[in-house]
Amino acid sequence: MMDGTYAPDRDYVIGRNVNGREDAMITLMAENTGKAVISGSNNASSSSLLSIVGSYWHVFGLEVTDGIAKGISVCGNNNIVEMCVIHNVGNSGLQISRNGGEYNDAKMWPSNNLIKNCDAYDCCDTARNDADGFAAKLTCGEGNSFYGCISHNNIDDGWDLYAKSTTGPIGAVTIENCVAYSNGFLTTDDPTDPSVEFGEGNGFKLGGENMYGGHKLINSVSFNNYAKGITSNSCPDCEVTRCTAYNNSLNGKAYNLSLYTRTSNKKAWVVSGMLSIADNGSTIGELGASNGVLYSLKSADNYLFDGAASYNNKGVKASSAWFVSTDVSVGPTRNADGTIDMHDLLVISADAPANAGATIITKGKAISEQPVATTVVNAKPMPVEQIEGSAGGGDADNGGSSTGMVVGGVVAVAALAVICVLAGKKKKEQNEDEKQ
Ligand SMILES: [Ca+2]
Ligand SMILES: [Ca+2]
Repeated sequence: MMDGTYAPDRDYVIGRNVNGREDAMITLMAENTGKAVISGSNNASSSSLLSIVGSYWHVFGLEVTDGIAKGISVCGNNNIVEMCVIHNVGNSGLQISRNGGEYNDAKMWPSNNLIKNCDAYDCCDTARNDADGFAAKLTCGEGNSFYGCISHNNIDDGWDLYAKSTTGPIGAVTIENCVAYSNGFLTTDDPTDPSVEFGEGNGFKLGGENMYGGHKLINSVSFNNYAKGITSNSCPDCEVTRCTAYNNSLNGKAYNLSLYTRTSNKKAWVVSGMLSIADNGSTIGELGASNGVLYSLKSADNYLFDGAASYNNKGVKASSAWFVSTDVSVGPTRNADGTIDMHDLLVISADAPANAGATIITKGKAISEQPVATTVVNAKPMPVEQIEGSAGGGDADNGGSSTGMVVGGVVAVAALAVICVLAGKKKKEQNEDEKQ
């Protein structure tokens, strides 16, 4: 997509029958990362400004904003959404769930999607209790993951992996190298103002309705959230590995780390390398009896907060001096290569032991590289309407740009241009859900 703002009057939908392949993903990318903006400002009936119902798409570098509902919905399989920024939408920023228009069959739930180096902020629904930054919830399948994402100042949760007993457990989700902060209020709210209508405000919410999930939270940081920093939210078997939680519970009633489930569930949480520190006077001790954290989780490399201080099982006391900076007014930003710059905030100092807390990765797989739009195998560059196939199947224009975009399975003309390369022969998937 060439630089500019695209504000159509309906949602963009990549249909279920528009698929790349594992060795030939379809790329939809901004000409310049962050300069192609999808805006819902002309869209009065949006459910999601961009829905990816197809599979093997790589969406890169888009900004999505100003919608009345969700920003991006991922409903297909094996997609990558990378370097996208979603903000100021009226429900969750990016959600992985089944396509709302299809019947509820767990076999159809989206699987194996990767959300990498994306940001979500200021997502807020009118009731101020539903819009999460990132959500993989309700009806999502196996193998979905988030890497290098930042979620902050969303009115509900930073991440939400809620499952409902009526629809059954969701697949295991992995969240790695991610940061959740200041959720439960918006960037325009003053959290010290008692008149603010706060949302739920958890950083990482890892379950729902006592359903097993096996979700993994790895090497991630949670701070300054209104409610809990990291919560099982009744999931009995989430795993929390090398994570840092600092000064959550702005509401004075919550924990940095909260693990609980119903009594009849087997408690199978796995926690290692947990560094939980609070010195804000409002975070409740997670070792208290009321929240269900098991004392057995205390170990040599888990530093848990007891309401006054944090210790491991050897009696070693953790301290905020273990962080290079605790100035939460300086939030993380994103480097040009897609990695996260913590500006020393909650970065583990040399004085700290090496066995606990997160160190945000900024090398190797943490880096994003803009896809190359010139690798074409067995096909010419194709505008999106030809990929959809509704343009009569003629030879694709080699110009590499078009004036159309897939909208609800048909082509709507809009004042936009799309750079889109289908590397390899297009493969259509017959799907009975597509039949009327
Ligand atoms: Ca909520
Ligand atoms: Ca939520």
